[in-house]
Amino acid sequence: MNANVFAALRAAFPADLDAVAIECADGHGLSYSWRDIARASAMMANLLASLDLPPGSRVAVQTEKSVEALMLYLAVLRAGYVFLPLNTAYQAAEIEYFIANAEPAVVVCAGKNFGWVSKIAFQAGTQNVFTLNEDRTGTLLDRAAAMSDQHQPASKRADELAAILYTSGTTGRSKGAMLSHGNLLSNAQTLKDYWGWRTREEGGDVLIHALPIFHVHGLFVASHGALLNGSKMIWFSKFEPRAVIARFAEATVFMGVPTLYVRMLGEAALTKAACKTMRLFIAGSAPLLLETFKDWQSRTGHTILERYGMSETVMLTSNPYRAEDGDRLGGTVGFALPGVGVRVRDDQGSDCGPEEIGNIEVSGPNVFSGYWRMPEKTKEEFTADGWFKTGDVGKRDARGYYAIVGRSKDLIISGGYNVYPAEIEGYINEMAGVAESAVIGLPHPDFGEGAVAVVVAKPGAALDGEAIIAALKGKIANFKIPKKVFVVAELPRNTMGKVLKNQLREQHKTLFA
Ligand code: MCA
Ligand code: AMP
Repeated sequence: MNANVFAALRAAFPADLDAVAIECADGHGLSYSWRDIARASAMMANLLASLDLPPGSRVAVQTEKSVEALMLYLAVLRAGYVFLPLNTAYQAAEIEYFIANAEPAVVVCAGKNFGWVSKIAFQAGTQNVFTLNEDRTGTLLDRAAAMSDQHQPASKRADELAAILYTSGTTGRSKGAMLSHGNLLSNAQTLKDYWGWRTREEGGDVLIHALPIFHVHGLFVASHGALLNGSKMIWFSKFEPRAVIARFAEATVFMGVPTLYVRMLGEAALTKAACKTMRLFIAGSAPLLLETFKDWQSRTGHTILERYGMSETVMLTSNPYRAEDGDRLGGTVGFALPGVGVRVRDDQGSDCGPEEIGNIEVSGPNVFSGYWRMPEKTKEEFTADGWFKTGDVGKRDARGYYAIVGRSKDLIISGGYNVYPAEIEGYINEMAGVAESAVIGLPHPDFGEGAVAVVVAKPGAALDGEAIIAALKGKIANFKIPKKVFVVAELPRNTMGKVLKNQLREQHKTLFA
């Protein structure tokens, strides 16, 4: 049997291929039928096939969110190559690293970035660089337009690579998590059932898609969810709280990181009436504050379903959808998904009892096979008996609900994006006059956590926090840039010389309050 994710999604398209599959909320009423998706992905897949790429070739994509960008993702799967999505915020140094590490055969970028991206790509040996713009122009579509709209999806085994997602992981530089067709499809099928996606006979579902499509949440959980159910999507290329609320009346499912919920709660238009056709609100990628969970309940009458996952594993746990399976509990991430193994262990590797806090380890058909070209790192991140160490710290209660209480990895999650302190400290430490720095995450009302840097000057050097921020702009993705930089005489350390980040976090905890 063909385990190609695209083949499974294609099989779920409704019989009426002229029905609307994706309606753009911000594209002057533009809509795409299921036939459009089938044809355009075939044309792009034929374009890729015409390039004579070696098997397993990576196709790296850094473009603004568009339906064509989603079709490109589908085309890469369809043609049997490996999709490598890149955050649009990444700057030259970041892109250089990903391209050098992944050695993609094809790079697709925004036309406005072609100059610098193509230079990096060609230097790294990439032979094909195409452009794709938000307004449906660019060389990718120009070239694909000449291709046949018929294409037989490549035959793939479940263990063959479908995508590489770069993630900061627990330590070191960004690592490419290798996800197979089986990882993605098994998870999508589990979620289809667990979240009760409604068949057409049951009235169908309509998903509001307002997340970026270069991460697990928007690309896999949201898009696969709708496509595997043959459900229409209302497509926002950028999240706008008021505009999203205005479309709830035509939709049934919404997925977002906590920041999206916080921002919608700030809108007077968010009422029970506005949400009356909605069936399900799902949150994840970062901890959802109990306050947000409760406010949403009282304002809309809906209980948010919080779930937990990672780039390396897709979705791991979920609060129940069906009332008979239990309540959706705020402050928890619910139960292990069917078929997914989740355990909590202490530092010695013994199982923790109910309510005991420990390290979360996971296994299952959704768990990735390893990091791209990093066998040693991969080995470190798995236990001897093959469970993946998430780097999250949590507990399980007697009923089986998991709660994430912290992270053993030094990671900040800001508005659903990962900020890896060691990376930012590296950039700051190489600036003139800097002796050392510590980057920490502080509670932030909008982003959940906001990054802040605490910097020590070299003897005799005068440093200015604002100048450090200005120097980082344009160098690294904007969401990674500390919102504030403190210049101090020294960093607090323990007797072993380790910087006491907890102490810094405590000292500055009300900065964004
Ligand atoms: C934007 N800014 C941010 C962030 N986003 N700062 C910190 N954290 C952020 N997340 C800053 C920019 O640097 C800029 O600063 C200013 O805010 C405005 O930028 P803009 O792009 O206009 O912001 P926005 O459009 O309001 O974006 C906020 C957002 C976005 C909509 C919340 O961050 C977002 O879409 N987040 C979702 C991320 C996501 O999908 N994560 C899923 C990962 P300045 O003006 O100073 O330059 S998948 C995952 O984690 C796992 C596996 C899972 O479980 O799902
Ligand atoms: P990423 O590296 O982008 O895949 O982010 C994965 C990390 O996001 C996990 O290891 C968790 O730390 C965090 N995460 C995802 N969902 C949740 C959630 N519902 N609650 C708390 N943390 C979460």
